[in-house]
Amino acid sequence: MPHTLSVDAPEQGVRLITLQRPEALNALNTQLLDELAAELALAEQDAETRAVVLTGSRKAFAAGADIKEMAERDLVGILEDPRVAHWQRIAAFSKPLIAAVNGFCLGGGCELAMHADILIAGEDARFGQPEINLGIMPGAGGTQRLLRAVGKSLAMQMVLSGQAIDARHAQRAGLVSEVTLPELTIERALAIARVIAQKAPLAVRLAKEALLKAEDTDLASGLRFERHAFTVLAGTADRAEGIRAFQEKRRPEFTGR
Ligand code: DAK
Repeated sequence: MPHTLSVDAPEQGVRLITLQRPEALNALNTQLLDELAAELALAEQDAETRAVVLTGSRKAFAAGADIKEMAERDLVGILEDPRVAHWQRIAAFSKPLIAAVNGFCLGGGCELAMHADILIAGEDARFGQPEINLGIMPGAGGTQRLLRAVGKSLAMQMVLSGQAIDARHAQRAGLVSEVTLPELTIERALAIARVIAQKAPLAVRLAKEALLKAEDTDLASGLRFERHAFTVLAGTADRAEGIRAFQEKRRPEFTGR
């Protein structure tokens, strides 16, 4: 039973994970990261779960790593730090992950949101990497994923100045795909998850993998992976079902095979 988050199944095929450390604006301490990684592992193993929505509170998606915990630990042995392993487990999640972001989304919180495949933000969301104010720098992908998402100039500005940007700016820069009224952020993320949950699971999984390849490989390798994945899907029962359903003018019934 997790203590720092809640898990719901608001509709078929979709899990909603809500970060719940209101006393610390959902700061990511070791326990929260551990519980989040464990919940994602459960979602990964559960064939019924087709997409996950990750959210926080109206005031904060997450205000970063837990600074009070950081004050008690020295980071000299960063490779042995359990939090590093938790971040790696979160990054390995292979099903669609949608972040519904309201309020502060800072430091490790922004890095966590960037682990999502799709980011939906409320108008009041603020994205930033303020680690520089603490004399440190992003440590969970913030320099790498932010630059890929918003480009060099804005990433440099955010990381070196520590200043946050608002949701509309984040959307213009490409960090966020949609901006909603704050009270509708989760609803919109769930609606997108619901649509994805109805697609053929193998196609969704391989399409996600192929899209992520575009972030970290050269074009020729990415195209090679795409061709390979496309060929794999050609042999699936779901491809046959998708084409048959189109011809018979009905909704496909995908089975994940
Ligand atoms: N950690 C711990 N507690 C936090 C917190 C945080 N990051 N952010 C807020 N809180 C706590 C506050 O201390 C306060 O608790 P009390 O002191 O009242 O007990 C409570 O949440 C409410 O916060 P405020 O009173 O400050 O609320 P305000 O509305 O006035 O201000 C704020 C909201 C978000 C502007 C402010 O709280 C703030 O500046 N928070 C810190 C934001 C920040 O600097 N975040 C970056 C942290 S460094 C790593 C991977 C990743 C990282 C490190 C290592 N490895 C893989 C090893 C990431 C590092 C970071 O994220």
